[in-house]
Amino acid sequence: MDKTQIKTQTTLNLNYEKKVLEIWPEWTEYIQKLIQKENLSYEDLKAIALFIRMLIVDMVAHAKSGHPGGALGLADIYTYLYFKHLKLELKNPFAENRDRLILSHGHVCAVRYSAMALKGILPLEELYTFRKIGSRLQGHPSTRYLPEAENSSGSLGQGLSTASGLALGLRLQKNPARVFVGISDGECQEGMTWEAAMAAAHYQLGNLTGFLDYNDIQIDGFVHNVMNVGNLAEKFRAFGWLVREASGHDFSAIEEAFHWANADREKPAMIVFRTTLGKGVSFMENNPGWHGKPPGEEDRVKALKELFSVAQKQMEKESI
Ligand SMILES: Cc1ncc(C[n+]2csc(CCOP(=O)(O)OP(=O)(O)O)c2C)c(N)n1
Repeated sequence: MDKTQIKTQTTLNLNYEKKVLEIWPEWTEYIQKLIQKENLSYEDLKAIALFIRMLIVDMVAHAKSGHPGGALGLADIYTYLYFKHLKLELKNPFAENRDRLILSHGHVCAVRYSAMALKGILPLEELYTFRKIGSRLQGHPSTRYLPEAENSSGSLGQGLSTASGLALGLRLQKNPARVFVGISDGECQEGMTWEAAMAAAHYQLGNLTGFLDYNDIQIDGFVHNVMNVGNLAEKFRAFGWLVREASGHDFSAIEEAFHWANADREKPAMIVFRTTLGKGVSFMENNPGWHGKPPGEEDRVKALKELFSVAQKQMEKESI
C-alpha cells in the first residue's frame, strides 16, 4: 500500500445517520485493501477486528435490538478464523471439502455476519438489514434464509451435538474437512453439551475443534453467580478431550491454539478462550448489561468514537 496516500483525520463526522462505512471512507478503503493481502500480520488482524467491532456496534444499533457484548468479545477469534484459518472457497461456498463453522450460541451472530460480510460472502450493506423481517440475517442464524451459516441456532446447547454429528458424517465419507464449533460458558450449564462432549470423545472425533467463549457472563449476570460452571478446561479433559487454554484477544495465542488443534489425532480438541464481553468498548467491557441490549444513539456514538480513535492511531502509524 502507498503509505503517502493514507489520510488521517482528527475530527470525524459521527452523526447518527452515517453508517460506519461512510464515516471515514479512507479507513474503510484501507481495510478493504488490507484484506486482499496474502500474509496478514497480527497488526493487520487487529485492524480487521477493529473494523468488525465497528460493524457490530453499528448493525445492532441500527436494528435497535441484538447482542453486542458477546459479539464484540469474539471479534478477534472470528477475525482469525475467517481471515487466516478456515479453508473456504469463496466462489463455491458449499464446496464439499470446505471447513464447517458451527455457531452454537446463535445470539452472538453479529460477529459472524460481520466477518462474513468483510470476507465477501455477504454484501457489507446487507448488515443493515439485521433482524428485519425478510432479511437473510436473522437475530439468530437460520439456514432457511442463509444456508452459508451452516446451522440454525438460538436455542442454546445444541451446537456441540450438531458439530459432532457433522464431524462423524464427514469422517465416514472420508472427507478431510474440519468442523469448528463455537460454544459459550452459559451453554455449559446445559446437559446436552455434556452428552455431546461424551459422544465426541467416544467416537474419537479428531476432526472436531471446539472453541469456548469463557467470558463468565450470561443473560442474568456473571456465570459464577448464576450457576458456577467451574474449571471448564478440566471438565472437557475429564470427558476425554484434548484441551488448551488461551487468551481470546491475543492473535499469537489464538493462532497457536488453532494450529495445535489442527494436528491429526484421535481425540476432539477444545480451546477454552478467556474473553472479555464487550471487548474494545470500555463502557461495555465485562458488563452483563450489554449481553443483549442495543446501544441507543448516544451510546453508539460513544462506542464508535472510542473505536475510531484506535483506528486513527493505526492510520497515523501507517503514514509514518
Ligand atoms: C435453551 C435456551 N435457554 C435459554 C435461552 C435464553 N438465553 C439467551 S442468551 C442466554 C445466556 C447464554 O449465556 P452465554 O452464551 O454465555 O452469554 P454471553 O456470553 O453472550 O453473555 C440465555 C440463557 C436460550 N436462548 N436457549
